[in-house]
Amino acid sequence: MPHQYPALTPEQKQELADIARRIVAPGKGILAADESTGSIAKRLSSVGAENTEENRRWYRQLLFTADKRVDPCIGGVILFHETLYQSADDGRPFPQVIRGKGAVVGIKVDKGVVPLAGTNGETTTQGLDGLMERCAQYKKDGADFAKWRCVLKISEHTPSRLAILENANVLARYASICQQNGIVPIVEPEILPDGDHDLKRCQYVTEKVGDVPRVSPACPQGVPEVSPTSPMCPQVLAAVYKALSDHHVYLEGTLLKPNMVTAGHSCTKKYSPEEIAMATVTALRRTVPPAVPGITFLSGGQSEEEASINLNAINRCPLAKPWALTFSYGRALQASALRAWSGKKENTKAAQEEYVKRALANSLACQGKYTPSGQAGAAASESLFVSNHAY
Ligand code: 5MM
Repeated sequence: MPHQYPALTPEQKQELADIARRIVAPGKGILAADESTGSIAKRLSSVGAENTEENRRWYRQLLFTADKRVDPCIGGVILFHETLYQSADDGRPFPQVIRGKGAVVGIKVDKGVVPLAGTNGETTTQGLDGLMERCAQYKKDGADFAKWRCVLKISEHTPSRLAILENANVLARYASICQQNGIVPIVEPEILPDGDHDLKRCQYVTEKVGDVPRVSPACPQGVPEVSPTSPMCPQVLAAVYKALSDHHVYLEGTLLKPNMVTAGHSCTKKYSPEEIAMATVTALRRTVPPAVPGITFLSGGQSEEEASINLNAINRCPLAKPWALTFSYGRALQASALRAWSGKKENTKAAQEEYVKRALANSLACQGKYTPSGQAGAAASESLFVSNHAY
């Protein structure tokens, strides 16, 4: 039964659902090219390029104008504010270039990660002030979806109950504001891969716990335990979907951008793509409603090849999967292209070839049809892990 105070009209819902479905149409995923000025500075300096506005424009142009082989692979492109208002050499604004290739234009609307006082180095994400007005303007300027990234960390005592609940709530407020402005929110609660935890621990933190006992065996008097390993502590995706429900977010008009369930970067035990796929799909099946049209994974420091192979394994996982399972990669789509470009205009074609390779690989992977060819690019098997990727 519809709730008493509907937030969206049937027409608004239809528009949101249509946008979301176009982004994750079969064979398509997202190019995350929304590095903030500080993040792109690190990427550019890693290949010896200066962080000037023209270099940023040139590099993004190179990605957005790659030849038509990428068109069936890319359903959406996420931009940073500056990029939304830049143009290609031929004078066409970037949103027009992107739409011309059949992709939906997205915009990063969060204003970055900030410390959450009273926690052990945990964070929340800011940017709600003025978000209504910014979304209205971005919609007029051609953006049909948005992204907001929250960051959670796994350690012995984190993520804390406070961090899980705060980040879930801020994601839900953001999602609700986007939808009121005709913008599909991508909800990104990233659990960082830092740490030596195993696959099971990452799955536990990611998913919800089935039965929540009223009394913990460790606390027979009924004193609630709220350590992160306690069944009384909400887990990340469970908390996110509770908050989205509380805020009346229309799930058909949203996309989820989670981490894959992997062991921590310093875990000594190595897991196969099939094990990662099983843990990931199991966690998602326990938490993400089938009304959500698509799950667009972040690459989280995996190498380009790992990110494609794991996405392929996820799509081949022998469990029912009611959502599109695809990519929204930043580093894992761009690393070889960035390396090939290295800040030199004469390398543009070579860089575009590298980007096309990754787009084609991930397009196959999101359909469970990827077989590594051994023809991968310069950075394809290099780890793209950045410690504490919170910025
Ligand atoms: C492309 O990077 C995005 C913006 O990062 P900052 O706000 O930190 O500058 C980032 O949110 C990205 O979309 C996600 O981290 C996924 O990217 P990866 O590289 O993990 O696929």
